[in-house]
Amino acid sequence: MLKHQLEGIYHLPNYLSANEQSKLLELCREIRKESPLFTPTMASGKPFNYQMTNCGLTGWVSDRHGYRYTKTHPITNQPWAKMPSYIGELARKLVDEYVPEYSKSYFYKPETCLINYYQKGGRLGLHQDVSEKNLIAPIISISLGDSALFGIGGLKRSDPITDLMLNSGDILILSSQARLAFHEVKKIIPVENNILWNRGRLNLTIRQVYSD
Ligand code: MD3
Ligand code: FE
Repeated sequence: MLKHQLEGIYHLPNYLSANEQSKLLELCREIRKESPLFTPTMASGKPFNYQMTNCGLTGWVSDRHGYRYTKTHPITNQPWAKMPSYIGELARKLVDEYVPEYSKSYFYKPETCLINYYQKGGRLGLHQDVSEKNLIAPIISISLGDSALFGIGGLKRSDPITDLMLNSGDILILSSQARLAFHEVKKIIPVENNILWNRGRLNLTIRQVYSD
């Protein structure tokens, strides 16, 4: 059980069966045929240390113009691949089960799934997720493949960080106060029997970006 200064974090280790993980991996392979992985850059032009894509009606991107949600893929200029109903339904089930107080007041809409792909040496520096108009809806994270040493802090950049290992099949739910916590991917830790064909780690985050 994860102890943390913020409420609303639920870590479900090994929640997904091997079959469910394979199914999600197959869906990611379909998505990247239509919406290929690319390396985002910061506004400065510096590339991030991972690749990404999205599915759904909107998707998060970062480039010279900064962070934002767009309706099209920045390389193909085509709409993002459709969100598979399997992914949307899994996210809704998790919100209903683990964040019932949210489901009582709002209808959770899984509008986008951001897919991050980390190879050996991949990382993501300390940040808050605030590009979404809706900062109340929970975020669901799914980890597949290699493990990640993940750090989660508080609402201030300088707050202490709690380390957490995210392994293949783990779910992390960020709701309530934790939705705005600073967090980072410190290190990718290779595993022996990686379900990904070419190793590395996939992280899927399902988000509701808009409020209605
Ligand atoms: C904590 N991704 O895409 S997922 C991101 O492993 C991102 O790829 C990481 O941070 C990854 O923005 C972490 C877990 C996660 C996602 C969203 C959060 C943790 C979060 C939002 C608020 C607090
Ligand atoms: Fe994040």
